[in-house]
Amino acid sequence: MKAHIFIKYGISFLFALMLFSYGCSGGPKTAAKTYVVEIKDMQFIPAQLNVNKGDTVVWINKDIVPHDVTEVDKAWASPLLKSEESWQKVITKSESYYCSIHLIMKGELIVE
Ligand SMILES: [Cu+2]
Repeated sequence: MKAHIFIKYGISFLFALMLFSYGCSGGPKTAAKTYVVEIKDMQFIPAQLNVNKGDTVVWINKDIVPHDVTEVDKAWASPLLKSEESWQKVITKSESYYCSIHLIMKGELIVE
């Protein structure tokens, strides 16, 4: 009997926590989004991407050769991404980046 009550209230508590978390994530206006940049045919696609502060960008390597994502001043860099591997970063400001293996590969994130 006691266990039954515990389970009942435990589930209610979890549900309340879920609602609370949802409420704290804010409305659609401030909800952070996730964008995907594909690395394909030796290019970042899209090469230019407009995001909002706090959005997440996921880079996915769709090539058969490894690539990385390196900030122009090397403030940050992804590990080497093999084929089908991905890496993500929360974006807080405009960033320019390139692939340190193939210097012609360039990309830009614009935070307005
Ligand atoms: Cu590359």
